[in-house]
Amino acid sequence: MQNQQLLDQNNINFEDDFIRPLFSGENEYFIESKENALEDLEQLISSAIFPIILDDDIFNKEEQLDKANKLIEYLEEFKEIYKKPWLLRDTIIAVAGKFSAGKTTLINNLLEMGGVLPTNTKAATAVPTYIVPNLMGLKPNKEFLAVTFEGKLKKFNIEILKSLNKDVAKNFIIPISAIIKSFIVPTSGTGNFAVIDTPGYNPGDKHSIYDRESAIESIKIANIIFYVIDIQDGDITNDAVNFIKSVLKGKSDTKLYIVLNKADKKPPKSRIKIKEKIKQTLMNEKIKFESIFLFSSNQGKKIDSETEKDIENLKNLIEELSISKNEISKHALFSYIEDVMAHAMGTSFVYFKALNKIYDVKKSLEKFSDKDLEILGDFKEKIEFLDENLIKNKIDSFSALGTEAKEIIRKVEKIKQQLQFKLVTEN
Ligand SMILES: Nc1nc2c(ncn2[C@@H]2O[C@H](COP(=O)(O)OP(=O)(O)OP(=O)(O)O)[C@@H](O)[C@H]2O)c(=O)[nH]1
Ligand SMILES: [Mg+2]
Repeated sequence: MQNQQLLDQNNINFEDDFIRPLFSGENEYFIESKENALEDLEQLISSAIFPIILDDDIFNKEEQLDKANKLIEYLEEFKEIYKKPWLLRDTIIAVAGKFSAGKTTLINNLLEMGGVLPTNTKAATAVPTYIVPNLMGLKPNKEFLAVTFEGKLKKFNIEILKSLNKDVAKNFIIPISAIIKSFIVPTSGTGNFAVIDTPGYNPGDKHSIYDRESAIESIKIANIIFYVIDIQDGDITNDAVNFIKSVLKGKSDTKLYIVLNKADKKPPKSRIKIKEKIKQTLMNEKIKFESIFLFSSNQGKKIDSETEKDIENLKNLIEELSISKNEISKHALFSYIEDVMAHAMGTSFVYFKALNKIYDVKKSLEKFSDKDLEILGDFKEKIEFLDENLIKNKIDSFSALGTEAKEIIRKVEKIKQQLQFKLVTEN
């Protein structure tokens, strides 16, 4: 559909309804969160968590290095997400793929969004779009935010979003992606997850290098990737393989799903063949993936039972994520800290118990006369050789370490609560 037609049909004037309000002082939103929560977290990590990781009684040298590096990696990743706090969710799904693979149609369909996201036979999605169920402070399915390059959050009515496709601004000097960094779209669904719709890129096209880089950047923070392929391509291209490899580089926890889209465009037999071929290519390329789903947003009667099963499975996957969990994000950083502290507590407790036993044995020796103890021979000397104060000190220090690890978990819980944010508007 032509842009002007699209705008006319939706009764929207791009300049009056989007550009002017964007640069006016109206409808600006702000992120309100407890100040310093992130600094408190960093401070706790450096002053209390690192010393425990580097404690020779808890981890050996090799583990220390490994654990410390992993902690730094998780912290950096968390800080990256915290710049876009609406993504502070258990699960971030990024949907990636070439132009017109059907990414946006898939999201509209899977999240039952009533087609509010712009789709088109030509390049459609202009900027990374964050779809967030249950976002406090905005009316779901009625409003959305545009994030400007200055970091301003401007609210608009959802009706206008559909028209904001890639070349709606063609009549203007600059494209949307030059004024807008991203869109945030709240939905009425529940669930502690967010979906990122990325602008497709055109392999081999110099001009779409920016789109490719921007897609890679916005996908890196995801822990699940849906890579969408138009089944009419017949296989996964070299470019897609390279794209996936660069996204997954150094991210061993990220799960990859392949969506073989527009299944309705191929006969059943050839669908299965293409699916097999892609599976083989991925295996040859040593790309780890969870599964390949056949999908179609244009279902009708052409769909065979295999495709139907795949569609069902993909819908179930989303359904599972939608089971609402109201707590704040369990980002890997937090479970990692918990695991490390649990290990520290467990280890201290074992030492604590063992040292107490040794201490008891040593103490009980005092009850016997030297003659009685002769029976112990060398063993007696060895036990007596143990310094009582040293044992006592060790017992105290393990007891303190256990208490401290517990305290750290409590503090992290508290900071987690403070990391929660609210969207507020001045008017
Ligand atoms: N037949 C058929 N067409 C589809 C299907 N999914 C999407 N399409 C069509 O494919 C075209 C592109 O869909 P989009 O959802 O805009 O694709 P996209 O991957 O988001 O594209 P960009 O945002 O430009 O990267 C549109 O004309 C859709 O109607 C499908 O399952 N079957
Ligand atoms: Mg799109």
